[in-house]
Amino acid sequence: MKLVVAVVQDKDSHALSQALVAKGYRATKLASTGGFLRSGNTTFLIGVDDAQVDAVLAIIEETCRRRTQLMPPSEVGGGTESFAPYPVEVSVGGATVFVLPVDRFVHL
Ligand code: 2BA
Repeated sequence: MKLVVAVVQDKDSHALSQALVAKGYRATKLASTGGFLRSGNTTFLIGVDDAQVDAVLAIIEETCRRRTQLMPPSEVGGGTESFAPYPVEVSVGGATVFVLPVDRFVHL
């Protein structure tokens, strides 16, 4: 078994959630915040059999789009050391995905 951890943009989370449920996958959505932009995103936890990982990745790829965000100077990075006196264009998504092995899965 594997745990797919996918960080996606909030704008894509509803479509991804719907697509996963429609195909019979179970998922948990967590509200999360990106460390760089410090804006909201959504983290999905999806527990699947090994053979289902590629299908889940395909669903994520189909539903999550890459977008460009223009960040105001004051929101660039985390502190004054990374301050830039001009807006910075950042390409975000479609998704940042980690696939982790699951030692044990218990559903009580
Ligand atoms: P954020 O940390 O808010 O990053 C948003 C976007 O800013 C990133 O998009 C990337 O294009 C850019 N970025 C991030 N750190 C940067 C840096 N040190 N210098 C220059 N540009 C930087 P994505 O790569 O698509 O990442 C989207 C979100 O996925 C991230 O939001 C974060 O929440 C998560 N993420 C990305 N890589 C991760 C990692 N290695 N571990 C954990 N979470 C990660």
